[in-house]
Amino acid sequence: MSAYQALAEAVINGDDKTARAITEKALAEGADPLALVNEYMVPAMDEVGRRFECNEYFVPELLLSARAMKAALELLRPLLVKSGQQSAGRVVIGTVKGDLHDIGKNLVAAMLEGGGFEVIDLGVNVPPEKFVEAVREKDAQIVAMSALLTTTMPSMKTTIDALKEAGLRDKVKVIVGGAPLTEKFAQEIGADGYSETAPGAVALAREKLAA
Ligand code: B12
Repeated sequence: MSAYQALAEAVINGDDKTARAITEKALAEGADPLALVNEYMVPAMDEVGRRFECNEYFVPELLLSARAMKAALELLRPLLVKSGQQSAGRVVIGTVKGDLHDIGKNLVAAMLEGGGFEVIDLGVNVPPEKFVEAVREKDAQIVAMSALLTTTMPSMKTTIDALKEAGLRDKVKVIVGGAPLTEKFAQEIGADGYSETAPGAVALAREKLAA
């Protein structure tokens, strides 16, 4: 599908109108929505990150690229989410306290919905007590946490500790993800599982509920 390389370029250039237009065209031509995300959009954000690291891009460029990514995702999200299935389980998801990155979290939420899960999205900058409250109120079986900053990763452990203190840790499976995380980190903080990708999150959630 190298036909849609222009979509990657539109995300890299922060051009939301073009990103949206190419996505519309691609869908009209029968492109696979997940392939558009995985083959063009995610690699494009990686390139944006690389440019940021070597001071070619600064925060305003990141924001424009994020806006372009969101514009395209708005069109793709309903297609990633199949409707009318019986709930595979209830998931509370959020980006942890201090962290405002939500593109990956939104993808994971959409994929989980597509996989038949009922998803309660708490948004970004979610403090531990908000996760706890949502698990209690919504009677969730899974807590999914996302972090993109090394400085906010510890909030995942704080949230797990808060679940323990509230007596809810044994009732939920905790899964974690985000670019700076590793399997090892997930184990160290006492999470039940880690996945590097959004489709992997669905397989992981299913596996944990079956266990
Ligand atoms: C876009 C972006 C932003 C945007 C975010 C917009 C938004 N609405 O999300 C804005 C401009 C706001 C931003 C701000 C900042 N950012 Co920023 N940002 C990025 C960038 C370029 C892309 C992130 C992204 O969306 N990737 C695409 C998605 C699809 O990938 P993902 O999030 O990793 O998600 C995938 C997996 O990780 C996984 N996953 C994600 N969550 C979960 C959860 C579960 C449960 C599971 C199983 C899986 C899973 O599935 C997803 C799909 O496959 C990254 C660079 C990078 N390459 O990561 C830097 C980056 C994360 N940012 C960085 C920094 C430093 C900042 C700022 C501090 C900059 C500043 N000086 O102000 C601020 C912090 C703001 C805050 N408090 O959060 C650094 C972090 C460095 C570090 N070591 O911590 C990075 C790595 C850039 C860099 N190379 O230096 N940023």
